[in-house]
Amino acid sequence: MSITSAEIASQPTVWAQALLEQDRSAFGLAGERVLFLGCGTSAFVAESLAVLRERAGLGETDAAYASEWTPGRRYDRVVAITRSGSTSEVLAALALVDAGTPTAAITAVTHEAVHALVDSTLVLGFADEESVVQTRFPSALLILARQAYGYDVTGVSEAAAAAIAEPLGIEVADFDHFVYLGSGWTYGLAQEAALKVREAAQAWSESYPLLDYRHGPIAVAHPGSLVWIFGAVEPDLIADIEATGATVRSDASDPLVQLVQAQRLAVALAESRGLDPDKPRHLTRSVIL
Ligand code: F1P
Repeated sequence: MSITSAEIASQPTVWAQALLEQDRSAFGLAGERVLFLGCGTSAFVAESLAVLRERAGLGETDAAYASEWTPGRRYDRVVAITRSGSTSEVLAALALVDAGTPTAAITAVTHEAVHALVDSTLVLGFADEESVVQTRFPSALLILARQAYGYDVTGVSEAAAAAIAEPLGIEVADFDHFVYLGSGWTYGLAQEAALKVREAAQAWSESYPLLDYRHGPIAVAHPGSLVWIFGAVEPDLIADIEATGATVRSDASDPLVQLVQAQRLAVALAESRGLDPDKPRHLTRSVIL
């Protein structure tokens, strides 16, 4: 079994540990205006966190790619998400934060580089990963954030364990194009799922906000496309997509359980193409310039 597969399979256990984490300040205190920053996977987690937090009524929340962010709006807290704690763009962005603004980092390891730049670090050591391709660090962070923001996550770990125990049920060799659609906080998951396919399987994947898919991108849907929708949707949208010959996967299971399934798909696709999901091409565990 690949390291990536083993880490994917460990998620229900890791999530149970995550939910025991008591230090929630890195997710922002009620009423604060918060900015989450990250790169790649961590940028998508930042986007999901921002939607979850703002929709829970806990305060204005922005997310930004660390590589694109420049100081402008005033924040009560700036939080960097970085598994490694050493990503160059994240460190560069933190160095630009106004000196009076409280800062935090959420990492999987204690790394001096980020530690030196923030006031506090939440280290989710139990969710650290050997694989370059991130799976359980972002998902553990997301389930913890959902709980911290007052969402009910009862039974999600158990549902993921039950899903992992079953075959994936998708014949990956039937597809040459993978599209992921999400809405609200699941748009970040859709972006993450598409990134898994690119990283692990070097395959053509895309992601869009759910209803934006009909505004152009559907033009390249074809019988080799798998269109994966996070959440259950209107039958007429599904009919529009199926009319292109594409296959739609849409179900009502918890979005994090669906993310686990999407991670499994990326690994299965890599293996079907003779690739090692533990060794993504042109990628390193953390990007340091
Ligand atoms: C982020 C990152 C990911 C990428 C890969 C390597 O690093 O570059 O975006 O998908 O997994 O790590 P980090 O700042 O979260 O350590």
